Amino acid sequence: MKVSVGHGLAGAEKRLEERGVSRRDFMKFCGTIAAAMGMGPAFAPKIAAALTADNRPSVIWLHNAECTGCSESILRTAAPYIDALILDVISLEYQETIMAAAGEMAEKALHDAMKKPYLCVVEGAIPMKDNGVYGMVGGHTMLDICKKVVPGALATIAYGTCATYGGVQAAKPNPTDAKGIADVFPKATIINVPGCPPNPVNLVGTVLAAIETVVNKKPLPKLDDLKRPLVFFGETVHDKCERLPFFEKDQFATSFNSPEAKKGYCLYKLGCKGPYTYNNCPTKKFNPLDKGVGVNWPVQAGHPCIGCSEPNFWDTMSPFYEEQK
Ligand code: FSX
Ligand code: SF4
Ligand code: F3S
Repeated sequence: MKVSVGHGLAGAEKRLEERGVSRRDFMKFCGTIAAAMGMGPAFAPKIAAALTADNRPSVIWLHNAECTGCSESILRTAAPYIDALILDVISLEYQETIMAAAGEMAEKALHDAMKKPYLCVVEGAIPMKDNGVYGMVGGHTMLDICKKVVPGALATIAYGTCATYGGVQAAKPNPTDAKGIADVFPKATIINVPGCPPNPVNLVGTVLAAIETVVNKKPLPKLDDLKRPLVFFGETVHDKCERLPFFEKDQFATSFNSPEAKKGYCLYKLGCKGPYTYNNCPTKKFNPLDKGVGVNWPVQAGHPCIGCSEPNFWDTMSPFYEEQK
């Protein structure tokens, strides 16, 4: 698949226009990313320039063992320009789920994409048991495909908790010995963007930061000890939760749909793992609309945080509807 044609900002704007995305929308989106990265609106044009620079690296997007919810979180977003941006502006050369090419053509697309500098985005865990035979794409193990692509990437962005830490595949008893990318490739440059699914804004911000290292020679974003960009994962869900004042007054909802839950009482006793979970859900929310902030997030909707951006959360944060012991 070759979706990136035309040059620079003007070329990108033309392609976006063809998809029904106006220049205004694109700039607004760049403003959203600027805000998510803790920068002011003045940075929006710089982001637009980096995303559309002629020397930006291309992106190869691989799929391993996962539910594809991470791609869905991008493709089904309420802001259609997010998928347009990913598909048309970022030079996405190869994406196993949505590319039109199949069979030998797909293999050629991957081979061609690797001839120039590229970033890699990986979704899903790598099944390691028995030389990786429990995860195959086109007759090749996921392990072999990743071995071919990840070591040569300028940087690899592991997108989703499966790619970062193994996710549901790696939950006990982990029958395929599924592992996150950084565990399989300890020497590669890996940035983890976890969440099940993750927030697409965190992905685009991270891809942008990686593009900027090439285009503007900026350093890669600062990461925590789990390789997550601090700008997105520097605080716990609890730190910024709108129910925090209730937590601090010991006001807890004790059943779903109770008057207390509706009044905004804290969901800790219903199993909320927000205090143990690093992510920006309360401030960025999901499905960004015009002002760049999403419409909702789990705790606002009345559901406890299940800790989906933490390693091994299926094992360590469950039972999900019980208070953490
Ligand atoms: Fe995992 Fe993503 Fe959860 Fe699903 O690619 S993080 S199961 S939303 O699809 O990997
Ligand atoms: Fe913290 Fe969860 Fe209560 Fe929010 S609902 S204050 S994240 S424990
Ligand atoms: Fe996941 Fe908790 Fe956010 S479950 S989506 S980290 S609120």
